[in-house]
Amino acid sequence: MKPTIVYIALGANLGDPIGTLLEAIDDLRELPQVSQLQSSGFYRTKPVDADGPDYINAVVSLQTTLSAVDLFSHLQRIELDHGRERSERNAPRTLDLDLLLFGDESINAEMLTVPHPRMHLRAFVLHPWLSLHLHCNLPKAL
Ligand code: J1A
Repeated sequence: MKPTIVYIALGANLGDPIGTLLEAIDDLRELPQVSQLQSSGFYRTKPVDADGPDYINAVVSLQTTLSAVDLFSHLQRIELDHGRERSERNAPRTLDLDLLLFGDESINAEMLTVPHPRMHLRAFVLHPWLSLHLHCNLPKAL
């Protein structure tokens, strides 16, 4: 089966957010049927529509032969492994994983909307995402 190119946004603003993102990226890299993971750098950002500590944000790309639903259930498990508390909207939390794109699929399920409906509104998503592609396209001479 041909692998699908996937983009995932990561965010954390509690505890040790850099450590949490590093562990989450390792978890993603070690998933079955996942290859070619590449991460943007980590960006320290002010919380949007909320108070609390700064976030650390990043975007990763990967290739997978998993279905979107199976990949998403892994994302939810990884979030829970990192102790996310499902409390009020935009409350501080230890790890957010947002599925931005799953190839060119459109998904409108109760638990999952892809493309992510708010991805184009968030600089903390767009900036790391752009940087991922700038890195890939640097000419060899630089
Ligand atoms: C629900 N969902 O959304 S949390 C989940 N489509 O239970 C899912 N494509 O079932 C559902 N990916 O980082 C539907 N979840 C989904 N997100 C999809 C994931 N300020 C999907 N600076 C609710 N940085 C779910 N973050 C969706 N301010 C929302 C977490 C995961 C992001 C809050 C800065 C940040 C936030 C606020 C911030 C930041 C929540 N972000």
